[in-house]
Formats: sequence, C-alpha cells, structure tokens
Amino acid sequence: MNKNYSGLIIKAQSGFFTVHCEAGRFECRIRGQLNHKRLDTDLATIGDKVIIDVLEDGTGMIKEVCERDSVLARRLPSSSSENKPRYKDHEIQQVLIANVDQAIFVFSCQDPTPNFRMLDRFLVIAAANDIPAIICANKIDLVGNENAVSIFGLYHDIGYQIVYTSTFNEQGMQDLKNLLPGKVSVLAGPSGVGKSSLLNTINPNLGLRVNAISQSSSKGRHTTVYPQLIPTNDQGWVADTPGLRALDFFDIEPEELDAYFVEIAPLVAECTFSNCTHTHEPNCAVVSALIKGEVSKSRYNSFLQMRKQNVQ
Ligand SMILES: Nc1nc2c(ncn2[C@@H]2O[C@H](COP(=O)(O)OP(=O)(O)O)[C@@H](O)[C@H]2O)c(=O)[nH]1
Ligand SMILES: [Mg+2]
Ligand SMILES: [Zn+2]
Repeated sequence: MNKNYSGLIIKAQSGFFTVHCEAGRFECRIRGQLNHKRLDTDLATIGDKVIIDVLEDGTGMIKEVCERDSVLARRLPSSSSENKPRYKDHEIQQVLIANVDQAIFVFSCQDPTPNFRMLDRFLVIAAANDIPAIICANKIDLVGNENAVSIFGLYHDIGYQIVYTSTFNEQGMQDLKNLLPGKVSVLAGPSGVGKSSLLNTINPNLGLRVNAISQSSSKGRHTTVYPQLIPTNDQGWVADTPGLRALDFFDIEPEELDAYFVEIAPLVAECTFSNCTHTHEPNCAVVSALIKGEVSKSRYNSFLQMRKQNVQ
C-alpha cells in the first residue's frame, strides 16, 4: 500500500525533487499528467508544498502541487518575438522559488563596499514579486555601529528594516535569527559579503565553505549547482539558489519601474503628465522631490540606470 504525505520541495534537480516531510525525506518524481501545458520550471520548484505518494521501494511520486501564495519569478521576455502575446496579458514565468515569505539582501559595510545599485535592483525585484525585503548589513565589526547606521541610513529612512550583523563578534546575529523561524527566506547578495558565514553561524551543522569561489567563475563552471532550501532553526528555510545571483536579470518594464521604488511610488500621481518618465518633464513631482532632497540622488540614479537598461 502506498502512503500519502504532505511535504515541502527543498531541492529540484532535472526532474527529481527532494521532498521534506515530517516522516522523513523522499526523492520524488512528478506525475506525468501534471506536466500539462506548463513551463517545465513552473511545474514544481523549491518552496512548493506538495502531496506525495511513497511507493514500496521508498521513492515518491508528487501527485499534487498546492496552490502557491507567492513566487519569486523571472518573467520571460516574450515581447521580443512578434507573435507571442505580451506577458502582462499572458504571463510566462520561470519560477525560481515558490512561497517565499521574505527576501534578505546581504551587503557588507566594508570589504567589499556596498554596491547600492545592486541593492536597489534587488529591492525592485522583491517589490515586483510582492515579497517583503529586509537588508542585512554585515561586517559591522569593520566600521563600528555608528558608521554602519550612517552607511545604510538612507534605507532606514525610506522604510526598510535593516539588521546589522557581524559573524566575527556575533553582534546582531540574534536579530537575524529572530527573522527566520517558520519562514522561507531568500538570501541574496554579492559574493564576499558573508552569506555563507552568516548561514554557518545560524546553523553550525551546515559547514558551508566560506570564501568559496563564486559559481560564475571559471573554476565552478562545470559543476552545476542546483537551487535548494537549507534548514535554519525552528522550521525555517533559507533558499541558497545560485539562480539568484542572476537577480542581475531584469525583466521589469520601464513604465512600471517607478511603482517599485517605495519613496517614488507615492509621488507619481502628483506629476503633471500621467505618463511622466520622471526624467525631463516639467512639473515632475519626483524631480521636485529630488531637488528638495526628499528623494536621494543615489536612489534616483539607480532609477535612471534601471530605466535605461530596460529601454532597448
Ligand atoms: N570582518 C568580517 N569579515 C567577515 C564577516 N563575515 C564574513 N567575513 C569574511 O568575509 C569573507 C567572505 O565570506 P563568505 O561567507 O564566504 O561570503 P559569501 O561569498 O557572501 O558567502 C570571508 O573571508 C569571511 O571570513 C564579518 O562579520 N566580519
Ligand atoms: Mg558563499
Ligand atoms: Zn514625474
């Protein structure tokens, strides 16, 4: 007799899924019928809650993928091919992770100096996917609390939650740990900022390699790394997805960009032109706020840069 369990997909690897259930972990395949008219990557992915059939031999079969609360997805650009409908009407997504509760973007206060263009890009992608974003400012030991707060203060002012951490003196580690229980979190940030060190501090059993060469470097090219969820504490999971490095990808239309800058979005309605690009138009509320110092130059520059990169 087959047994039914509900569980969570914690690893997905070319058609094979590792499903974590209360009863244990099972290597599963997915039922053919489910494969109907959906993108392969959209079928089931890490973070999906599933019902599985465990067979006599101990392997499993995913028989149902539960409805998703949220996804971190890359919308595939269909606008490039003439015949396909635009993705706003007919959305084609590549889902990286399902049911993400929050994204934690890690940057270091120093070594390397924070790349705010990249942080702003991450924040926009989180906003576009409707995923709450938290900033982790690591290596606080290198600059001290006060400097750390002034380096990242701008993000505090516009309403983001920031945790200041050090894996060296364990400052702030409890604040970070407190965010994780019972949630699926995505951790992303440039290499060298201390992501593996933070995860090792959170869960000492992980033994992740610190200072590991990034996946995109030549040395790592031949080893394919698959996305997976790794356990933290109290039923928390953190997505360690190499694909997230490719959060560099950008698939947001230039006209919708202003909606994803938290401090710019509320100003848009005050611009004279409803299709204002906030670049050269007269009576632009965003440019006025910039001049008054209510929108920071740094954030406005990120906005302009992302806009430009999107206009082909
Ligand atoms: N000073 C300082 N260095 C750190 C801290 N956390 C990590 N590092 C160092 O930063 C380097 C990169 O760390 P790693 O965890 O591999 O970063 P990742 O590439 O983001 O995974 C290593 O040399 C770590 O020892 C910290 O809190 N303070
Ligand atoms: Mg690492
Ligand atoms: Zn405007």
